[in-house]
Amino acid sequence: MSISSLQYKKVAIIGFGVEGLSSAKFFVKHKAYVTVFDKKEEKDFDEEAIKALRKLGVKFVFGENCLDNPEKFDLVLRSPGIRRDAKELKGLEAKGASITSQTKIFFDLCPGKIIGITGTKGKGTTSTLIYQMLLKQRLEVYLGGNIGKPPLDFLDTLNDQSWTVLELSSFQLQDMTSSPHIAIMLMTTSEHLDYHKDVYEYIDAKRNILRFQKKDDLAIINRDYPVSHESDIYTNAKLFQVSRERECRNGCFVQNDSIWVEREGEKQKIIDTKDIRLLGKHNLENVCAAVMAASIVGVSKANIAKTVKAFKGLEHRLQFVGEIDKARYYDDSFSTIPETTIVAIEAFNKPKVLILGGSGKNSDFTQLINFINKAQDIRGIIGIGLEWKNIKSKIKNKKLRIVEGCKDMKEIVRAASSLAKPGDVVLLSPACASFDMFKNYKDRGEQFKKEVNQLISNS
Ligand code: UMA
Repeated sequence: MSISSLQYKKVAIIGFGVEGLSSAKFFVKHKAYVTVFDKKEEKDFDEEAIKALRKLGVKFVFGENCLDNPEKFDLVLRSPGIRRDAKELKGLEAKGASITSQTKIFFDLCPGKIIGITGTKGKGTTSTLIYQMLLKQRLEVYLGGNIGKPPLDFLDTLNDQSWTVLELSSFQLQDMTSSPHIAIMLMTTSEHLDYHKDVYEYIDAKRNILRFQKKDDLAIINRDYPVSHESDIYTNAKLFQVSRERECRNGCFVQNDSIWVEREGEKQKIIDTKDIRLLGKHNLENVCAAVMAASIVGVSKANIAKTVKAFKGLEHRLQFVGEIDKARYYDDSFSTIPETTIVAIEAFNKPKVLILGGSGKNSDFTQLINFINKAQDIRGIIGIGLEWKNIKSKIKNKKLRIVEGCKDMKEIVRAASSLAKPGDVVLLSPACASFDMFKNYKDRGEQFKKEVNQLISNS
């Protein structure tokens, strides 16, 4: 496929979210005939965006039945939130359309090299770190994908020297037929079981990041998790490993409180862990993956170390918010699975008040509940959301003080502050999605920060 071949193609874009908007702009710019379909109603969208696209000739079909009887298209772009086997796509396919996605189109047309990052958690942090390391080395680099920036937004500015760092979700990877030049598979456990049929389907989608790599490609996998570690057989690329637990030949690892890279038998210290500002041991794995990737690309040790030292982390990921009556408040709203909540609890050796619960993702809470039942330093839990009832029924730790029934974030933060004592940590790390009480994890985190700051200004 070439950019010029898009001209006069009849293109359907399914889903008018962040990716759909970007795809519509890209295809209309390249003179394709574009129709956008979305199951929501027109009034749910930004009027100006629709008006501007209509002026350029884009057609829109809205509503629950928008795809009941579509015409024939050459290309159909699926948004990530729509499964590849959705019945609407089958109907379009039966009429002769080729089903693709923004991610697939980007891989087909990108003239430069792609560094792709996937994993259950850590993708955004690792992608951003790699991007900043390559920037520091003054390479021409772009950051996009699941992090919130669709890569067709910048495809036209790329050349064969450009690097693109792409955060890739299982939703985006599920139908890929090509893989990045450098593929990174971070900690992979299970997630999104409300979207994927089962954990095998989720893992299978993730492994597409490795599956189509060639011999001159490079793969970096996390050695510490069975699913990631055992994914090495899915790639033909040269393999590098990262680990928090053990030394790796051809890899990056934590040893004696420092981060080391070993390549072709040569071992080099990169940075002491005390100089890393990111909290939580999982972030050491993310740092190792980023260091490994940047070092393969040729970023100097000095630029890698400077970038890691300066990096404070992304929003809503174990982010310090403020202090009230000598208790420190942290926003870890991005923690939507039990594993990341365990890591967040472990990141502090202080008594904690935990804000836990939300909407369900079919997660298995056994490990987190065992952890909470044995914990000596959790002072109390503010239980929230639909999933709380299920979690609470298995909590046996009688030392814990439990508060439940809070209606909104104001009540949640007030309840947490009444349990917290000087020196404690108040941790919003819900282990669940947020959709029953908030728009999304960002909204939950923003509301938390707002309420904490409100209490600070009142105190
Ligand atoms: N829609 C339909 N029919 C359907 C389903 C959805 O018409 O059957 C419409 C919805 O009405 C809506 C639009 O599709 O208007 C939404 O599309 P989408 O859900 O694919 O979301 P986008 O806004 O395009 O954002 C997507 C990613 N969303 C998802 O994967 C769900 C964003 O990741 C990503 O940042 C963005 O593309 C840019 O690449 C979000 C996410 O939650 C942040 N990702 C998951 C995660 O990180 O865990 C995977």
